Parts: sequence; structure tokens; C-alpha cells
Amino acid sequence: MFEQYKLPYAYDALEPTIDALTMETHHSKHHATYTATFNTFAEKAGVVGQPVEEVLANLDKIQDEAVRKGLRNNGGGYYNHNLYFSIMSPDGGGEPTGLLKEKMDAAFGNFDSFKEQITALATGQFGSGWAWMSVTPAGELVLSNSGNQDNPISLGTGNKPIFALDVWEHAYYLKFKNLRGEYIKEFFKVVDWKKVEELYKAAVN
Ligand code: MN3
Repeated sequence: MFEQYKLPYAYDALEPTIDALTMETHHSKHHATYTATFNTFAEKAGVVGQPVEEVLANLDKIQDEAVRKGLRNNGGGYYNHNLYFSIMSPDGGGEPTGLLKEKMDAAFGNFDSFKEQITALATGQFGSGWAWMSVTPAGELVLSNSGNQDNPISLGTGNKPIFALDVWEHAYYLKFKNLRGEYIKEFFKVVDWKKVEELYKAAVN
């Protein structure tokens, strides 16, 4: 059984940046459904017990097309939201520090430049999808975007995501309506950079 990520904060804890109804719907409806459906397909594929990363990295080994598609979409939805919810915090915001700051400045110039680049990827993602910061096998940071519930693992890049920005409309529509750019600008107020740094360190170990 793949367990849904349990939020370490209340649904209203990210107010006013992310409103309580959006958080509750996102976690208790959307993510709960991805998790349940992923478990159904994981059983069909016989991959229960494997880490989700391994399942997503080995989709091409699944023969049955419907099962492969089910794992890609729902395993992706499961993994992506686990990461997204875990890098937000009521104590978030500000800028990266320590090793993460060093690495991000080396890769993107400075924090403002990082924000510009990831914002361009997130606003430029046509339709539903995600923007990512990931760690390459060489330990370098790279940015990307992807459609639907794809991610750098399921796309076979070999990179490990450490930062996920959900730009499906369900992530912002109740509060921000069609203004994806406004949501992205606000999102940075709740990013837990300490958590992202932890994920960076785990990814390079
Ligand atoms: Mn979502």
C-alpha cells in the first residue's frame, strides 16, 4: 500500500497564500483519489512494495498499456503532490540558505533569477502540469516543466526532483481564478527552503 502524505500543518495553515478550501480539496479529494487509483494499478502491475520512484523510473517495463498509463498518471499524481505538499510550510518563505543557496546561485545566478526562470517555466506550461527543480546525477540543479502528472522521473531524465510547483487549475482556481502568475508569485511565500535543502542533501548522498 502506498500511503498518502499526511500534511504536517492544518488546511488553513497556509492562509492567506493558499486558502483552506483549496488545500482541503486538493489533499482530501484530488490527492486522495490519485493515491487510491495508484494503489489499484500498482496491484495490477505487481509493484506494491517498491519505492514510488522506482515504479515511475521503470514504466517502460510494464507491458499492459492501460496499466502503464494508469501508473504514469496516478503514480505521478501521488508522487508529485507528496513533494509539493511537503515543501510548503506556514513558516516558509524567504530565501534559501546554506548549501542550497550556494548551489542555486551557482546554477541560476541568484534567487531572483531562479524565480524568474521557474516562473517562466510554470506560466509557460500549456494546460495542466508542473514546474520542477531537480538534481542531476552529477549533483547539479536544473529546472524543467512537464504536462499532466509527468515528472523528471517518469520522463526518464535520471534527475531527482526536490522542488515541485503544481500549476493545475485545481491548485489555485478557487482563489486566483485564471491568474496563474499571481498564484506563482504568492506560492514563494510558503516555500520551505529548509526542507528543499534537506531534499537536496538526500539527493546527492
Ligand atoms: Mn494538484
